[in-house]
Amino acid sequence: MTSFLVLFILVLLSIAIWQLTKIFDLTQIGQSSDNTQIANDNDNKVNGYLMFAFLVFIYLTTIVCIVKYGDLPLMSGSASVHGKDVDQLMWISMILIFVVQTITQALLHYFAFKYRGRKGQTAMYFADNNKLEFIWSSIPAVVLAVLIFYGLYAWTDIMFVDEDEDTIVIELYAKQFGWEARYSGKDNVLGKANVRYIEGVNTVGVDLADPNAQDDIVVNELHLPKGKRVVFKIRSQDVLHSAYMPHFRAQMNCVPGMVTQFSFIPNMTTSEMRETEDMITKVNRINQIREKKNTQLVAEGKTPLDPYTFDYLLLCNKICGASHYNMQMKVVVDTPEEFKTWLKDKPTLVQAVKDANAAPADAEKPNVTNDSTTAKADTTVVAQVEMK
Ligand SMILES: [Cu+2]
Repeated sequence: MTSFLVLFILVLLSIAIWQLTKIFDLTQIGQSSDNTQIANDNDNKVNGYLMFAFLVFIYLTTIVCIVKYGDLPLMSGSASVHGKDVDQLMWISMILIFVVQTITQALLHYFAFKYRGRKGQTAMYFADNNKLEFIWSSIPAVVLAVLIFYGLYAWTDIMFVDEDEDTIVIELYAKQFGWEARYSGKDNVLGKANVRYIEGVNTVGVDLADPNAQDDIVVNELHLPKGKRVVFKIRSQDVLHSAYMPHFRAQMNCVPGMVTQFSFIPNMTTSEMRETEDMITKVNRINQIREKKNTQLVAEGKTPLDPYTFDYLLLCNKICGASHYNMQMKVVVDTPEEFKTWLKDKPTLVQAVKDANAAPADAEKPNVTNDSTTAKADTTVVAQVEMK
């Protein structure tokens, strides 16, 4: 401890001495003729040209990126009806940002060069110029207003659900770290749910006594019928998550304690999307990379990677914990007929709970009750007995 204190004092002392020499240096400014601390005309000239060099650097980087990576299909065509509007909004914003930044960066660096410091040169000063201020305030105001109103219009359009429209209601249930989907069944109404009802196979906490819950079906793979509006009711069990389905241009927060909503109409089945030119290029590119990697893996005696096939995904887009990166669920868009067949033989949650309860011997069966207070009291008693 003493040696640490001595070391600490020594470090503090050396910092103090260093600072003192700096102060001494500053007091010497102006006293000698060859002082290198003050920028002279030559330094300003070098910095002026460096500003130009930086401008060339950022423009060249942009051009190289566009030429080299511009054809990479980062995200191919959207798979939902409203997706086109989102993409259009995105394109307009990106083009606008690109044009404005190209012009303003050029001006910024050019003026930094043109008005670099020179001996004897003083800056022109004027208090205000109404015309100039009007121009630089009104142009961004008008452009931003157009963008914002267009965005608001698109958003209201996307979020609007016609009450008379033929829809299918599906619940997305988020928890650390996975997803579950609950189909509302024939009545198209989801049964009530609450975390207090979570028990055994009833992992999403459905109130099994609710008449609307009798035909609810819980699954781990999301299937959607093409061409029909799907209304997602989104819940979270623990923390903030975000239901993100990039191919459908859909995202909505999952907030514990409330139900959020998003809806869209899928307009491309999984197999149709797999056959698009962009997707074929993308999949081929990924598989080429995997093949290269596989030769290396095989050489190291490890298991090679499987070839990649495209699937839609539901991802979590809020950093919600350690395994957030892996919080995903496969989404399959079927034709309406395929969808019907897929859903037909899925057991309802009520049935699944019954089956699970029938499995153990009757005597060991826990007292299933929907009254959470009694359930809690029961466990307390058990705990007290165990303590004795
Ligand atoms: Cu998450």
